[in-house]
Amino acid sequence: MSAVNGSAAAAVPTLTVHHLEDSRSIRILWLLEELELPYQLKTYQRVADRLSPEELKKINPKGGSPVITDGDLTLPESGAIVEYIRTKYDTTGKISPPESGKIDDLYYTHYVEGSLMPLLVDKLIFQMLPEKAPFIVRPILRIASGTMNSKFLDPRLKTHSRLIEEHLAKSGDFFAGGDHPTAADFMMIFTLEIWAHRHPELVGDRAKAYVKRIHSRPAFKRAVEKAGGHMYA
Ligand SMILES: N[C@@H](CCC(=O)N[C@@H](CS)C(=O)NCC(=O)O)C(=O)O
Repeated sequence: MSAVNGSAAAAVPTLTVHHLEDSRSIRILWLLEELELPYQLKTYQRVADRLSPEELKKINPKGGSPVITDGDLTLPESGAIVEYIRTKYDTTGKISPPESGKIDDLYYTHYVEGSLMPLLVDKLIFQMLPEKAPFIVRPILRIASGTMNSKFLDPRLKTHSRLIEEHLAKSGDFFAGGDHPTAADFMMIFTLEIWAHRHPELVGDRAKAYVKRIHSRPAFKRAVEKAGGHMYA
């Protein structure tokens, strides 16, 4: 832990990020780059159907990325990892929200995986369903998928988009306001960037500008470089 405390910069960092290519773990790399914390990085390539390789499942049996190890601790789930790193390592409050943005920070940190991301994952599943099904049932599944998108998912995503646009109009550059990213931003970026990448017609201008703004930050660029690229940036 001495490297983190700044007393022995050459010491091997205890914190390791297990990064699956083009995944949510870009959240953690960006966070660590903003904090300028030393860490080790282990990258993994996706296998068939964009799933995690067996090697990553040895660290996190569910297969999901990100997962970090820190000494004896192994911690998956991006929201939990952001909270853990913030609590343990952000000793100077570099990524703390301003007082006026504390509730927004709390809300957007949890909203993104709890409410928004499931809609985008459902859209992906409905897109894949006909492609993966036996040839004979594909036409009917295409109709069912189209109906789910037009009647259920797209109207909800449009509402989410409108509310995000209204929020960014008030909060400014970051989800909790202020002049620096907070947990809410580390969590929101991945979801907004894949949403803008896959379904730009369902994303508002302020959210698109937000993604560009975050992508232009030196810390985000360093994260992408260390990751060996990021298809959404
Ligand atoms: N809620 C989890 C989701 C983790 C997750 O599903 N990650 C994706 C990458 S973005 C993944 O690992 N997919 C490959 C797999 O599940 O095998 C989090 O926020 O960490």
